[in-house]
Amino acid sequence: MDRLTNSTLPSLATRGIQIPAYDRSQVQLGVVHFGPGAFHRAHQAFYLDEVLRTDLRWGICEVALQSTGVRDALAPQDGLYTIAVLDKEPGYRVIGSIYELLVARESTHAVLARLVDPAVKLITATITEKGYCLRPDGGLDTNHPDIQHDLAHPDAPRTLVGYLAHALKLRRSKGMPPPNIVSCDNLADNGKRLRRAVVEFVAQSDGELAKWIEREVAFPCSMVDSITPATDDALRARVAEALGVEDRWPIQREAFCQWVIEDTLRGPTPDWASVGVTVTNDVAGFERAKLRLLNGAHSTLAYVGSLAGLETVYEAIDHPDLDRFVQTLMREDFRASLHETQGLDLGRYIDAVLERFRNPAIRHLLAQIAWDGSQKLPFRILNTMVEALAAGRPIDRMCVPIAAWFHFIRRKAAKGEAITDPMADTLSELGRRCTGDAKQDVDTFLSLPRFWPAPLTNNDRVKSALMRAYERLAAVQNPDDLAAALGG
Ligand code: CS2
Repeated sequence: MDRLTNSTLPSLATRGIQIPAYDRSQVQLGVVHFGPGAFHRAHQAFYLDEVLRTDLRWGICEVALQSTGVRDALAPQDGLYTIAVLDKEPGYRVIGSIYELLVARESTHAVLARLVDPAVKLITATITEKGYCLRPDGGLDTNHPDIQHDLAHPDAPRTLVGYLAHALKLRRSKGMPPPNIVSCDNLADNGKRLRRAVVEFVAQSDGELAKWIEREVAFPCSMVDSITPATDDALRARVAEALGVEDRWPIQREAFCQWVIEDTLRGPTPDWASVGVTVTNDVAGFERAKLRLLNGAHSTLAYVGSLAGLETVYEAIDHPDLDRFVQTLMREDFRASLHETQGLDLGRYIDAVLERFRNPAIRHLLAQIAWDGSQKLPFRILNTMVEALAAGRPIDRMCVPIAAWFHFIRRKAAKGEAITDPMADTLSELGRRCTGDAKQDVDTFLSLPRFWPAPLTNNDRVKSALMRAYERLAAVQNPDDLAAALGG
């Protein structure tokens, strides 16, 4: 079977597949993106594909920091790939916004050259929570080995923070305007955190540059949302059948797609409004609602559902007791922590999120969402618990997903199964130390370093709520056990 490339593209139009509606040979470089994973290719690359229809200045240089996988799959396809939109009727669209693909580990100089190319006006990132190398208090973790490496070798960085620091230094020395730098990861206040990390990094060696960055560089916060299950062979086969050519790395996502960017952008930008990207002053309201309601519910379904042997979000939300529990958590506990945001009706937002979880065309594995719990749970649930404690609101229900995560880790460790998490070794070690005794095991997990916000450690209310939840979940092995464990 032929491969998806510029030359096989015309054959797709005759099959009713949407293909880039612009002359790809005229596309110019305008964006550098770090982290060309599925999440990015489902969102930003899609929106920029829309932008290119009327403005060819916004082609993307994709930078993978380490992994060669996406470059190896997509470079032979001229950067083309398919998005399968899975809804009642599936739809296929070939995205043409990738201008080139680089692997930073192999091409440091080329990446730095792109970052200081005057045509590049926008830098975006989806490197997941762990890629930011932050301490639990939000500052840069200067003890992180990669940050230490970048501090010692500023012109041969390994991290996003290191690349941005060096590129901004070069831009400033050449008198060039800085680009807009947009974090698109699932972190609260993602832009502010990235700015703080870059400024703290730079301040170690160059206080003037740090001040210039604070003054001159826009790091808008942004919220990105579309459910994007990992690519599997079933998707590859489905796409090959629809296209009649082979795509080695297609992406699947739901029809819903949203990108909200804080209105602090400077200089030339794509015409965001024309492609459905929202630019607003109150991105924090959207970001928080999404992180706490959608992602918080996702992690709850993932850990509680996995204990009961459920496999997908759809199966988990279809379970009446889990559905009821998650709805109460969202409508009462999570919602109580959110403020009114213009253009966002929280009640309707919750309904819409639940509806999206119930999409039968999407097979979103709980195991995928369960990855990186040590990085996700603080943003998704622990911060909400801290606020609830301070405001005197209940925390008991929110302890259930956290205790489910303890059991998840314990069971994996007991079976000798790998845990996908940057803290995997420490977590497996903690899991192996667990005995099943709630008090002892909760204490063991409460000793996990660099995870707990300070107000949650040494707090008797937290500890006893975690112990109760841990005890109730201990016996959950299959879906029938959930009724008793979730109190319904
Ligand atoms: C999910 C997210 O894998 C996960 O942890 O909660 O990837 C979620 O699907 C997206 O944030 C939706 O936009």
